[in-house]
Amino acid sequence: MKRRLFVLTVVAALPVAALLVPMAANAVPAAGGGPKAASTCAAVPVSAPQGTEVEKVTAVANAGGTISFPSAPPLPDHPPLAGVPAWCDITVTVTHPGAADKVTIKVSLPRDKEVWNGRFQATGGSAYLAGELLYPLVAGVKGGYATAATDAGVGADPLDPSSWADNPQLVKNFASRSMHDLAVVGKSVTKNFYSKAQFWSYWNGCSTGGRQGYSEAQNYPADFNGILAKAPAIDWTRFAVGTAWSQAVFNEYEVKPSPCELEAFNTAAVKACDTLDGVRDGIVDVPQNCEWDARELVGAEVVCDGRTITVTKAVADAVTRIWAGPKSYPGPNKGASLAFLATPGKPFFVADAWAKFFVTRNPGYDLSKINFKTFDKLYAASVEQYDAVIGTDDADLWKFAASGGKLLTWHGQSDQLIPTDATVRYRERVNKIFGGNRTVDHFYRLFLVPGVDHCGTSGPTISDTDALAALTKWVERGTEPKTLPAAGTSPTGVSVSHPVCSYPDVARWTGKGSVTAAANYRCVRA
Ligand SMILES: [Ca+2]
Repeated sequence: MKRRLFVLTVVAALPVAALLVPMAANAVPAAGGGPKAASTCAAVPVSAPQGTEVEKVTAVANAGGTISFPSAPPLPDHPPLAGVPAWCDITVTVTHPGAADKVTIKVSLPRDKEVWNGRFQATGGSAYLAGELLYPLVAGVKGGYATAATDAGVGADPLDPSSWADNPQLVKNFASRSMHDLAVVGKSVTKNFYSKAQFWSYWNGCSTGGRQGYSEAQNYPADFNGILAKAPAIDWTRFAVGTAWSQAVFNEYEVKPSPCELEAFNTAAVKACDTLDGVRDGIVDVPQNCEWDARELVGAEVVCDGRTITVTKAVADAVTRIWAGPKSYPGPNKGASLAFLATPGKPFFVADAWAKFFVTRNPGYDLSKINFKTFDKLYAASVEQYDAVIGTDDADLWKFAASGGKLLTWHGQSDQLIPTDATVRYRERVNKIFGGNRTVDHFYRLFLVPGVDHCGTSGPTISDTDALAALTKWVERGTEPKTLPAAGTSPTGVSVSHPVCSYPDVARWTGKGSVTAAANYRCVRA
């Protein structure tokens, strides 16, 4: 009993950590060699977009070496980074006249120009956080990047947006403006620090950071040469209510299944569909094609916390509805943990804060009490009030494509927080505008990663090193990424290594040779 409770506590703590994945940025090796005279670490002249005023610029020199990071809950702890070169932090405070805001933009730059890899990288945030101002910057510096992040003027609490939700200027910062400021200011600092006018610029973010990357492609298409936007929280106004769908389902079906009982449905679905892809590894490579019916579990006995539960038809029907999602937003894939978006009486924290502080502006609003009717009302209100502000669902990427930008996205097929099909749906809308995959693939590549959860905290994932290397080759040498390598441990403990194919293809084992050798896979249409 105690052990079980411990496990559930850890699982319950995961949604926060999962949304707050550090965006480590150490990837492409520096072009230069040995130590050279360090650049002077001092304030530099800074340009900002029209409507943004620079208030203050400060510089702090750092010696490098092994860098430790203080614990800053609820963000996950970061391990120390060794071998960090000496760097300079240039912090720029900006404001938007009339907004009475104070936005911090921090740029961390390797002091030695020869250590700098000639690239600027802006990093994104998580949940209601616009960016982390320490770890990702140092990780980027270690990789040779001039690396930047912003707090958007909304503070540093990823869980609680109540202090800024009712301020339209700060919402605008969080939604779109701060990323453009970050791009313009960050590139200006980089240019003046190294006295170099031309260099490559990249975005790197997951979850909220992924949405921020799409916001840049949609709203400021010339800001970045390459955008790495992982598990993106795009179509935000639907995401932030659609992820509360399970609460309405539980109330309508009058059921309160435990996380353990709900996971029994995933276990059964994965078991039934595992070998559709030819490899028994606890991963269904295309869960969208898994036709296992939740009603097959009706009458089955599940042991949870030492108690035997007989699965009822009402619970099975509820699970079917949760997987299906509401009318206009997808549900999570079969195999994605339901402990996060589907705990009876405990709404997903992003949706909870969104409903309370943004849509209803009623901190007492109880999202756990919704039914189908009130869900529809809340959903419509979210879209109506905020789609133009933070929707990030504009599929017309013509300007981004015309500017030569490259957008690379991967999304785990077992994402338990942002349904994978939300990204697929957006991609299909882009395809429709541009006439299909063949055209879109020249500027936008999507990779659906089998068995991987939100931002790749578990499962055989694609590393940032590999994703950034592929994006860099695409941007700087014109090599379109057709596959990306994924490696890690499957949910059943199997060591997995396989390529991931560019959407809509999937990697299929040829049936011969090792299942962990990329050469034994072919990209086929799912
Ligand atoms: Ca399999």
